[in-house]
Amino acid sequence: MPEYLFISDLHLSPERPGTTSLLLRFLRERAVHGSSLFILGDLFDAWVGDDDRRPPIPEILAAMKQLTDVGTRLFFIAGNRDFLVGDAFVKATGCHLLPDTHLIELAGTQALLMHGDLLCSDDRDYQQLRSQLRSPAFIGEFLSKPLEQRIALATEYRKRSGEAVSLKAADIVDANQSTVENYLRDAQALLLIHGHTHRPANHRFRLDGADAVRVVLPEWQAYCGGYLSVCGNSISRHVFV
Ligand SMILES: [Mn+2]
Repeated sequence: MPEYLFISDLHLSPERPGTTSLLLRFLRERAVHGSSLFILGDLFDAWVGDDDRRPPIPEILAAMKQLTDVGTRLFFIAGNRDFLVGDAFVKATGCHLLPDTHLIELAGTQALLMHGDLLCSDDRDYQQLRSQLRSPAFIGEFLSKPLEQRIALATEYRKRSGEAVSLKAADIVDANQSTVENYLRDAQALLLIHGHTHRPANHRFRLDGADAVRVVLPEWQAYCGGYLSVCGNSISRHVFV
Protein backbone atom coordinates (compact mmCIF):
# COMPACT_ATOMS: atom_id res chain seq x y z
CA MET A 1 0.00 0.00 0.00
CA PRO A 2 1.49 3.39 -0.94
CA GLU A 3 2.64 5.54 1.97
CA TYR A 4 2.55 9.34 1.70
CA LEU A 5 4.88 11.32 3.96
CA PHE A 6 4.57 15.03 4.82
CA ILE A 7 7.08 17.43 6.35
CA SER A 8 7.47 21.23 6.47
CA ASP A 9 9.23 24.10 8.20
CA LEU A 10 12.76 22.74 8.57
CA HIS A 11 14.26 26.21 8.04
CA LEU A 12 17.59 24.72 6.96
CA SER A 13 20.54 27.11 7.08
CA PRO A 14 24.26 27.02 7.92
CA GLU A 15 23.25 28.05 11.47
CA ARG A 16 21.18 24.86 11.96
CA PRO A 17 23.59 22.00 11.14
CA GLY A 18 21.70 19.60 13.46
CA THR A 19 18.49 19.98 11.46
CA THR A 20 20.35 19.47 8.18
CA SER A 21 21.92 16.24 9.51
CA LEU A 22 18.52 15.07 10.69
CA LEU A 23 16.95 15.69 7.27
CA LEU A 24 19.79 13.89 5.47
CA ARG A 25 19.20 10.85 7.69
CA PHE A 26 15.40 11.16 7.28
CA LEU A 27 15.76 11.06 3.49
CA ARG A 28 18.15 8.09 3.58
CA GLU A 29 16.54 6.02 6.33
CA ARG A 30 12.83 6.89 6.40
CA ALA A 31 11.61 8.70 3.27
CA VAL A 32 13.16 6.01 1.09
CA HIS A 33 10.48 3.58 2.40
CA GLY A 34 7.61 5.89 1.41
CA SER A 35 6.11 6.08 -2.06
CA SER A 36 5.88 9.90 -1.94
CA LEU A 37 7.36 12.65 0.20
CA PHE A 38 5.61 16.03 0.24
CA ILE A 39 7.63 18.98 1.53
CA LEU A 40 5.10 21.71 2.34
CA GLY A 41 7.36 24.72 2.34
CA ASP A 42 10.06 26.50 4.33
CA LEU A 43 12.51 23.66 3.80
CA PHE A 44 15.11 26.42 3.71
CA ASP A 45 15.37 29.42 6.00
CA ALA A 46 15.96 31.52 2.88
CA TRP A 47 16.31 30.78 -0.82
CA VAL A 48 17.69 33.63 -2.91
CA GLY A 49 17.95 31.76 -6.22
CA ASP A 50 18.94 28.36 -7.62
CA ASP A 51 22.50 29.55 -8.28
CA ASP A 52 23.15 29.82 -4.52
CA ARG A 53 25.33 26.78 -3.81
CA ARG A 54 26.72 27.74 -0.41
CA PRO A 55 26.95 24.83 2.06
CA PRO A 56 24.86 22.99 3.13
CA ILE A 57 22.76 23.40 -0.03
CA PRO A 58 24.72 21.02 -2.36
CA GLU A 59 24.57 18.19 0.18
CA ILE A 60 20.81 18.65 0.68
CA LEU A 61 20.07 18.72 -3.06
CA ALA A 62 22.20 15.60 -3.60
CA ALA A 63 20.31 13.72 -0.87
CA MET A 64 16.97 14.71 -2.41
CA LYS A 65 18.20 13.54 -5.82
CA GLN A 66 19.34 10.25 -4.34
CA LEU A 67 15.84 9.76 -2.90
CA THR A 68 14.07 10.40 -6.22
CA ASP A 69 16.62 8.24 -8.08
CA VAL A 70 15.66 5.21 -5.98
CA GLY A 71 11.96 5.76 -6.69
CA THR A 72 10.34 7.86 -3.95
CA ARG A 73 8.38 10.65 -5.62
CA LEU A 74 9.20 14.06 -4.18
CA PHE A 75 6.78 17.00 -4.20
CA PHE A 76 7.52 20.54 -3.09
CA ILE A 77 5.18 23.41 -2.25
CA ALA A 78 7.11 26.62 -1.67
CA GLY A 79 6.91 28.40 1.66
CA ASN A 80 7.25 32.11 2.36
CA ARG A 81 10.99 31.64 2.87
CA ASP A 82 11.82 29.52 -0.17
CA PHE A 83 9.32 30.60 -2.84
CA LEU A 84 12.16 31.40 -5.27
CA VAL A 85 13.01 27.75 -5.91
CA GLY A 86 13.01 27.27 -9.67
CA ASP A 87 13.77 24.99 -12.58
CA ALA A 88 17.40 24.32 -11.62
CA PHE A 89 16.26 23.24 -8.13
CA VAL A 90 13.71 20.90 -9.72
CA LYS A 91 16.34 19.43 -12.02
CA ALA A 92 18.93 19.03 -9.26
CA THR A 93 16.51 17.20 -6.94
CA GLY A 94 14.12 15.39 -9.27
CA CYS A 95 11.19 16.89 -7.35
CA HIS A 96 7.84 18.08 -8.72
CA LEU A 97 7.12 21.71 -7.91
CA LEU A 98 3.47 22.19 -6.92
CA PRO A 99 1.43 25.43 -6.88
CA ASP A 100 0.38 27.18 -3.62
CA THR A 101 -2.67 24.89 -3.34
CA HIS A 102 -2.65 21.27 -4.43
CA LEU A 103 -5.51 18.79 -4.27
CA ILE A 104 -4.89 15.04 -3.92
CA GLU A 105 -6.96 12.01 -3.00
CA LEU A 106 -5.76 10.90 0.40
CA ALA A 107 -7.22 8.63 3.09
CA GLY A 108 -10.36 8.13 1.00
CA THR A 109 -11.13 11.83 0.71
CA GLN A 110 -10.06 14.95 -1.16
CA ALA A 111 -7.14 16.58 0.63
CA LEU A 112 -5.88 20.10 0.12
CA LEU A 113 -2.15 20.74 0.62
CA MET A 114 -0.75 24.22 1.31
CA HIS A 115 2.23 25.84 3.02
CA GLY A 116 -0.19 27.70 5.28
CA ASP A 117 0.81 31.36 5.09
CA LEU A 118 -2.18 32.15 2.84
CA LEU A 119 -4.47 30.99 5.67
CA CYS A 120 -3.13 33.68 8.04
CA SER A 121 -5.38 36.34 6.56
CA ASP A 122 -5.57 38.36 9.79
CA ASP A 123 -1.98 39.46 9.17
CA ARG A 124 -2.82 42.10 6.58
CA ASP A 125 0.72 43.56 6.50
CA TYR A 126 2.20 40.18 5.73
CA GLN A 127 -0.38 39.37 3.02
CA GLN A 128 0.34 42.71 1.36
CA LEU A 129 4.10 42.10 1.47
CA ARG A 130 3.50 38.57 0.14
CA SER A 131 1.66 39.89 -2.94
CA GLN A 132 4.51 42.31 -3.66
CA LEU A 133 7.23 39.68 -3.26
CA ARG A 134 5.40 37.13 -5.42
CA SER A 135 4.75 39.44 -8.36
CA PRO A 136 6.58 38.33 -11.55
CA ALA A 137 8.00 41.86 -11.89
CA PHE A 138 9.59 41.74 -8.42
CA ILE A 139 10.88 38.19 -8.90
CA GLY A 140 12.38 38.97 -12.32
CA GLU A 141 14.14 42.06 -11.05
CA PHE A 142 15.38 40.32 -7.89
CA LEU A 143 16.80 37.30 -9.72
CA SER A 144 18.62 39.53 -12.20
CA LYS A 145 20.81 40.93 -9.39
CA PRO A 146 24.20 39.41 -8.48
CA LEU A 147 24.07 36.63 -5.87
CA GLU A 148 25.89 38.60 -3.16
CA GLN A 149 23.42 41.45 -3.55
CA ARG A 150 20.43 39.06 -3.32
CA ILE A 151 21.85 37.55 -0.12
CA ALA A 152 22.12 41.02 1.41
CA LEU A 153 18.66 42.05 0.19
CA ALA A 154 17.01 38.90 1.57
CA THR A 155 18.27 39.80 5.03
CA GLU A 156 16.87 43.29 4.58
CA TYR A 157 13.44 42.11 3.32
CA ARG A 158 13.09 39.72 6.24
CA LYS A 159 13.42 42.61 8.69
CA ARG A 160 10.22 44.05 7.23
CA SER A 161 8.03 41.22 8.51
CA GLY A 162 7.92 39.96 12.10
CA GLU A 163 7.25 36.38 11.07
CA ALA A 164 10.03 36.48 8.52
CA VAL A 165 12.54 37.11 11.30
CA SER A 166 11.15 35.08 14.18
CA LEU A 167 10.53 31.35 14.21
CA LYS A 168 8.44 31.42 17.39
CA ALA A 169 4.79 30.38 17.01
CA ALA A 170 3.77 33.31 19.23
CA ASP A 171 5.14 35.71 16.60
CA ILE A 172 3.38 34.04 13.68
CA VAL A 173 -0.28 34.92 13.19
CA ASP A 174 -2.45 31.77 13.27
CA ALA A 175 -4.77 30.55 10.51
CA ASN A 176 -8.13 32.28 10.21
CA GLN A 177 -10.99 29.75 10.47
CA SER A 178 -13.19 31.43 7.82
CA THR A 179 -10.25 31.48 5.41
CA VAL A 180 -9.59 27.79 6.13
CA GLU A 181 -13.24 26.97 5.40
CA ASN A 182 -13.26 29.02 2.20
CA TYR A 183 -10.18 27.21 0.84
CA LEU A 184 -11.73 23.81 1.68
CA ARG A 185 -15.08 24.79 0.13
CA ASP A 186 -13.43 26.05 -3.08
CA ALA A 187 -11.44 22.83 -3.36
CA GLN A 188 -14.39 20.64 -2.29
CA ALA A 189 -12.06 19.03 0.24
CA LEU A 190 -12.57 17.93 3.85
CA LEU A 191 -8.92 17.43 4.79
CA LEU A 192 -6.34 20.22 4.88
CA ILE A 193 -2.65 19.61 5.56
CA HIS A 194 -0.32 22.57 6.07
CA GLY A 195 2.61 23.94 8.07
CA HIS A 196 3.90 27.48 8.57
CA THR A 197 2.20 28.36 11.88
CA HIS A 198 4.42 26.13 14.08
CA ARG A 199 1.29 25.10 15.98
CA PRO A 200 1.05 21.34 15.34
CA ALA A 201 -2.48 20.05 15.97
CA ASN A 202 -5.44 18.23 14.41
CA HIS A 203 -8.36 20.66 14.29
CA ARG A 204 -11.70 18.92 13.78
CA PHE A 205 -14.78 20.92 12.81
CA ARG A 206 -18.03 20.69 10.86
CA LEU A 207 -18.04 22.15 7.37
CA ASP A 208 -21.43 22.50 5.67
CA GLY A 209 -22.74 19.42 7.49
CA ALA A 210 -19.65 17.23 7.00
CA ASP A 211 -16.69 16.35 9.25
CA ALA A 212 -13.55 18.26 8.29
CA VAL A 213 -10.04 18.20 9.72
CA ARG A 214 -7.08 20.57 9.49
CA VAL A 215 -3.75 18.88 10.17
CA VAL A 216 -0.92 21.27 11.08
CA LEU A 217 2.65 20.00 10.70
CA PRO A 218 5.32 20.87 13.29
CA GLU A 219 8.54 22.81 12.69
CA TRP A 220 11.70 20.71 12.88
CA GLN A 221 14.30 20.99 15.61
CA ALA A 222 17.94 19.88 15.64
CA TYR A 223 17.08 16.75 17.60
CA CYS A 224 13.63 15.78 16.33
CA GLY A 225 11.62 16.17 13.18
CA GLY A 226 7.88 15.58 13.12
CA TYR A 227 6.30 14.02 10.06
CA LEU A 228 2.88 12.82 8.97
CA SER A 229 2.33 9.42 7.40
CA VAL A 230 -0.79 8.55 5.41
CA CYS A 231 -1.25 4.89 4.53
CA GLY A 232 -4.64 3.78 3.25
CA ASN A 233 -7.22 5.48 5.49
CA SER A 234 -4.81 5.82 8.39
CA ILE A 235 -3.23 9.18 9.20
CA SER A 236 -0.53 9.15 11.87
CA ARG A 237 2.04 11.49 13.36
CA HIS A 238 5.61 10.41 14.01
CA VAL A 239 8.84 11.88 15.28
CA PHE A 240 12.15 11.16 13.57
CA VAL A 241 15.14 11.43 15.90
MN1 LIG B 1 6.32 29.71 6.65
